[in-house]
Amino acid sequence: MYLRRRKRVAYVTSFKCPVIGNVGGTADYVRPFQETETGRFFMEDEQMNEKLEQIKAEAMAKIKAASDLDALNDVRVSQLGKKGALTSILKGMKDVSAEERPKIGQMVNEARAEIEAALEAQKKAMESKVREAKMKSEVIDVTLPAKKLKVGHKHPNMIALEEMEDIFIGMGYEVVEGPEVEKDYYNFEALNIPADHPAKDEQDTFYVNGDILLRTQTSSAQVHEMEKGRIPIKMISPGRVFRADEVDATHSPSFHQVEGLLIDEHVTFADLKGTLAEFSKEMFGADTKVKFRPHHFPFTEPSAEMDVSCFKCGGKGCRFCKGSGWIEILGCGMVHPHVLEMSGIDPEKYNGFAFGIGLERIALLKYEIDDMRLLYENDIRFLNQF
Ligand code: 2NL
Repeated sequence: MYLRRRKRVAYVTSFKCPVIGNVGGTADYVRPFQETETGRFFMEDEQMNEKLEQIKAEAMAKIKAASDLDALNDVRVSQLGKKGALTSILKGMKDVSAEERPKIGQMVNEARAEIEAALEAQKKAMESKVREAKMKSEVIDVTLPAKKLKVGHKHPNMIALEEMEDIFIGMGYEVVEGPEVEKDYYNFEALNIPADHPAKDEQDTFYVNGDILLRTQTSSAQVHEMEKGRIPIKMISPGRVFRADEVDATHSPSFHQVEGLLIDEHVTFADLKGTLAEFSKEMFGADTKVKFRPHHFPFTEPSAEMDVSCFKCGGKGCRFCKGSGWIEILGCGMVHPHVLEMSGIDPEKYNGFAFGIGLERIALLKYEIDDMRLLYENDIRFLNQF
């Protein structure tokens, strides 16, 4: 607006010498000046100065009033942008005489610099305020207790199994697992249970087809080891086995077994008794006694069942051992020569013993659980007790 007014008086282009009086082509404009210590200042400079002060004051007020960074940016655009008051002064510079242009340019630049500095200072202040607020709102209390992770619990079967494994590993045995889906041959035939054997009725299992079934004992894993022909063999094979049984407090169609096998030269029944007596002491307590009763298994000869003295009453007789003082734990025997032969081991040179333990039975006894079904429900309130 200021420049337009100057334009209207149209003196500038012909203005040469700043003296009082008519100068240049127009007669209606007199350019007054003021003598100061630093030089001559024309009233135009004064007016320009005033105008710039006014622009600055307006800009400062707007900067102060800006409520946030966006508003502050709007102020920057409106004050220093293409449509801003300062820019329009600069645009009008072409109408200013060459002599005055540097001075006015400098004044405008100074004003611009002041506004820019104020904008920058305000921006910094706002940013630090925003940062402070953010930091306050995001404060983390490192002293708060951590969220508790819900961790599961080891199954009593697993606790008992690991204990048994540790005992046998301590005696030099290897832990070897085999497939749960097995050929009829490895599950029955190779263990001296031919097709017409009555034991096959007892152990009726789940068949995948006529030849493939879910194993009824982990002995099949041991037959695979015997076939490899690396003797001596000292192994236990834990794992899931299957029987076509109805569920009740003592039966399940799927349970777990730990079988043991030792094959070497000159193995005796005394070795079997000593090994299992030592295992029982470690598993059920140092005072545990063992008792062997003759039995029959197709795959061992002779065969026996082993009882341990009741670890509740020490053998006196209680509710736990049904008054007998003994608890039946496992089946065992000397490996049948025919079983060795079928797997390619010379029964004249080698012999051995084997045993089979029901894992659930051990877990039920050890933890005094009276219903096997509790072991399969996996209720965390039950499992957490062991
Ligand atoms: C039981 C009886 C037994 C075996 C398992 C076995 C394995 C091979 C050869 C000979 Cl490869 N025997 N195993 C021997 C005697 C008894 O288990 O009532 N288990 C729960």
